[in-house]
This record gives sequence, C-alpha cells and structure tokens, in this order.
Amino acid sequence: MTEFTTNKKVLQFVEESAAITMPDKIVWIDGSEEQRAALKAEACRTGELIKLNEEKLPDCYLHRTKPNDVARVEDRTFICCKNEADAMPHSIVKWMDPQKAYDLAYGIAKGKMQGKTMYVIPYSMGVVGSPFSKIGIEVTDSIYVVLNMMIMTRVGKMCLDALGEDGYFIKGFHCSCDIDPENRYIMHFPEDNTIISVNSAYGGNVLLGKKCFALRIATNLGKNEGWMAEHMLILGCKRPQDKETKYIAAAFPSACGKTNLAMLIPPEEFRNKGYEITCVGDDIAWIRVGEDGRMWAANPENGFFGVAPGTNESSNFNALAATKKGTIFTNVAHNPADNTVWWEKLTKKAPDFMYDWTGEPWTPAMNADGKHPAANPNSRFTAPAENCPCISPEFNSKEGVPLSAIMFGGRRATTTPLVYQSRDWNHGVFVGSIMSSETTAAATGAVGVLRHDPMAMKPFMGYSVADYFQHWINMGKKAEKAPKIFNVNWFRQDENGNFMWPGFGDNMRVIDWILDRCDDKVEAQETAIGYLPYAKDINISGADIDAATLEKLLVVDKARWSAEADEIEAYYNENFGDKLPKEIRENLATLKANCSK
Ligand code: OXD
Ligand code: MN
Repeated sequence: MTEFTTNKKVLQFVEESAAITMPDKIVWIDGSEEQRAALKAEACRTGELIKLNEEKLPDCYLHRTKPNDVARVEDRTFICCKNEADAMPHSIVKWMDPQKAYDLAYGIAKGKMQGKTMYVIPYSMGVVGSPFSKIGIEVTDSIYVVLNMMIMTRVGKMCLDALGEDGYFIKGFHCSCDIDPENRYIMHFPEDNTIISVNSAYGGNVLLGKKCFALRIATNLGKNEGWMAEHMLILGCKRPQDKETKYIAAAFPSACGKTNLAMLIPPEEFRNKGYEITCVGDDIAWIRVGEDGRMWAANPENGFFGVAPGTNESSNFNALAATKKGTIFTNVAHNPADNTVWWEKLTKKAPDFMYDWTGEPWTPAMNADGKHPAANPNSRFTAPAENCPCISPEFNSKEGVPLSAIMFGGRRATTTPLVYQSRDWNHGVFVGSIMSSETTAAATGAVGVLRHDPMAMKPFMGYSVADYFQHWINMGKKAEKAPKIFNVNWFRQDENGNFMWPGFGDNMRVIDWILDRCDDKVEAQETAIGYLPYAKDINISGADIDAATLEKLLVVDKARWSAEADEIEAYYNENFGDKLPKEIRENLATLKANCSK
C-alpha cells in the first residue's frame, strides 16, 4: 500500500509488476526536487551518471548505454492485439499474439529486479488537466529512465490525483534485464493500454511516454476517440504582416532536422522585419478538431530528446542553449580537460584528447577516416523545454495551438522539389503517404538507404497503416477549416552530391511562402504533383543560393515522377492491397495521368 494513490488499478499494476520482477524495494516518484537530487546522487555513486562541470554545465550529467543498445530497434518492436488484421499491414513493426507476448516478456523479466529497486513513475503526456492530457504509469529499474522521464514528461503525484479512483492510464513496464539484444522486445498492447520493454536502456526504447505511448498507443487512442497522434514538430511563426502568430506542424523522419526547424532563427533580413519563430514541440504533436473547425495541436512532451551530433551555435543555437543546464547527455564524448561533453560538429576542431562515447581514450587522429567518431551518431541530449530561449508562450496552453499548415518532408537527393502544396486535403494525405527518406542512425540498420516512410510514421504507427490513412481522410472531413498540406525537401543534391538548398535558418524563406499560400496571398504554378512556387516568390535575398539553383530546386521532372509513381504503386500493392483507401488510389491515378500528359 502507498500514500500516493488509492486507485486500485494502479496499485494492482504495481503489485503485479513487482510479483514478476521481485525487486528488493518499490519507490514511488513524487516529482519533488529532493527525491530527484537523491536519485542523481545515487546514480553518480554507482557510475550510471557522471556529473559534469557545475560551472559550465550546471546540473548536467553524462550517461553511457551499452554499445549494443544505442538506437530504437524497429525489428524487435511489436503490436500485440488479438486480431492480426487490426495491426497489419504494417510495413515495419510486427504483430504478436498478446498472450504469447505477455508470456514471453514476463518470462524474460522474471526475478530480474532482485537486488534492485523498482521505481513507479506517474506521469502525464500533455498539460495535466488539459483535454489533450493522458496519464501513464511506468515501472522501471533504471534511475536513468526516471530522471529522463522527469525531463521529458510531467511527473508526480498530481498525475495520480488527476486519475482519481478510477481513471484510465497507460501501463508501462520497463525492465533492463541483461541488455541482451537477442531478448530485447518493445511491445504494445493497444487493447490493454499496456507497453512492455525488456533488455534495453536506450531512450527511444525505454522512455515509454515517448514513441511507445505518445505515438504507437496514442495512434490507437486517436483512432478510437477521433484525434491524431503524429511524429511532428509544432512551430509558431510571427510575421510583421500577420495579426497573429501562425502555427505549423511538420513531419520528418527521425534525425532529419525536426529539432532544428522547430527552433529556427530567421535570417537577419527577416529578423529585422520582425519575423520570429517559437517552438511548441520538436517531435510529437497530438491534434484535435476544435469547435471552430480548425485543427488544434499540442506537444505532449515537456523536454527535448534531441540528436547531439551536428548541433552547434549556428545549426541550432536554441537547442544548444537548452542543453546548458539540467540536461542528461547520452553517448556523447567526455572531455576530461574541463569535465564537459563534446560531439561531432559541436566545434570546428575537436579537443585533442577525450573519452569517446564508450568511455575509451580518443584523439582526433583516430577518426581520420570518419569511422570512429567521438560521439555515437545517435547520441542524445535530454533537455527541459523551459530552457529553450525560443519556447512558445503557448507551450503550456491547455487548448493547444491552431494549425494553418501541415508540412511533410524527407531526405531526398533527387526528384522531390524544394516545396509543393497539395491540391486539397485528400491529395495532402496522398502526399504524406508517399513520403520516402534515406535512413538515419536513429534506428538500428543501414544508414542512407531510401525507404518509404508514410507521414514519417513508419516505425510509430500503432495499427494497420491502411486504416491509419483512412483515419487521416476521416479527420479531413471532420475539420471544416483543415490546415493546408505541403511537402518540403531540404536535402536535394546537385550532380556532385552537394546540398543545393542552404537549409537551417534559410528554411524561413519557404515557410514564408507556405504561410502566404495559406492566406491566398501568393499565386502558384499548377504542376503534375501539386502547386509549386514561382521562383520569384521565394525570397532569397541575402541567402547563399543563386537564382539558377533555386529554379532547379523547383523543377518537376515528369519522367522521374512517372517512375516514382510506378514504384509507389508497387509499394502500395505489395503492402496494402485492397485495404488502401480509394481516395489514395484516386490520387495515385491522377499523378500517373498528369505525368503522362
Ligand atoms: C526520436 C526518433 O528520438 O525519432 O525522436 O528516433
Ligand atoms: Mn522522433
């Protein structure tokens, strides 16, 4: 029994978890600073965390995972519902019978917390008391998980109070076990609102509020309750010509610059005119249709679990600033000279001597061939959102923010132009469904391989992808003033493999066109794939790009698109067959017809 709650289902979940894992003791996380300080001290004592330079990085810590446990494991991620057809077709996550899954996972976790403490974390995704908020209870044997959850979510007794005697919650069961990659499982039971994670300690697999709850379980909740859970950043854009801040949600695959876009600093010319970007979220958006017919979005998280390599003063000043206090760094390099951290591209020159992400001595010469970076390519920072200098004043809004536009974008060296607008909502859903992108280090497996990633949700959809497309179509019908849908590609390359678009802050120039389109303030050219800007309407003054290159970025090559359409058709047929919504198939037919004209 505990003084924390009388909710019988919570108590039962905790008791049952303890009966399986047999911890020496159970500690409830109350969200207090005292408890947090004690946990940090204990983790430093055991070596789970290394305390960093208090003057340069106050209240910051370094953590190293096992080398076999540095990314999400998509091929070991399961949706476990009774009827396989409810989860499938799913192009990446697998299905398992729920009873088989419970037996397997609980068998693996049996007795594995002996000699350890089981922590019980009550947390909320979303501002407690808002219509978006959903409560979770995660049990874990890892202090690292507790401390990360305290940054990434809203943790404490208020979550139990919000649940009351009988409210429903998402059960999260995490047991580090032996960090055995052969017995690593990330399992989701949407019918029981349960998540199980065994044999991992890497964030994306164990901070169960994030991908597991806020995306895979939440997509199911959204389908049943009529809202959407998406892998999207949310940004606010203030422009001198607009009366109000406009909001955009944007979906990109992992490690494709969502955090950078969400915290963008506009180019000087724009800043001088009064343009400003504020960040509501960098990874996940929960979206509901408001009474006014607009779509309203909220970020269910409370912190940033960002990719460290590549983050620096110029690529993302705001993210770097957010990591300067109260941050946990995972798998970055340790600079013993001043007890700080380092990762590739943090500074132009690497320090002369460091410990790499595995804790081994490292010098820049060891990485002459680029194969031995000091920081793991998927190393991360977990930083409180409130640290971010450009955090939106609406970050804690209970209603969320109204969306003017939705953007999709992948990493495409060819074919996809800098930006285009869909003809209507259903065409926009089609545009999201055909997203493909080159793979990154955020998941295990080869990097740089082009793969389909519909809505950047391929690894995160909690049910059949075809049903998920249908849900998008239904949501468009429900929202009388649905946002306009766009596709962007910052990653187009020239014949020599150089990026053609400067990206980062200059993406403001594209956002500006997008918002003008939302207000019908600028004409566009109708092409085979949708509406494209006239080059004159993208303001490139002061940018490191010439007019000829911009023209090239706005070309729609019908031959390439025709080949792309054939490939999309084959992908649809192979993966979704008859389950593909007719609206999507119709848009494919239009694309094919347009390309052959
Ligand atoms: C993330 C991811 O950590 O997408 O956000 O992998
Ligand atoms: Mn992500």
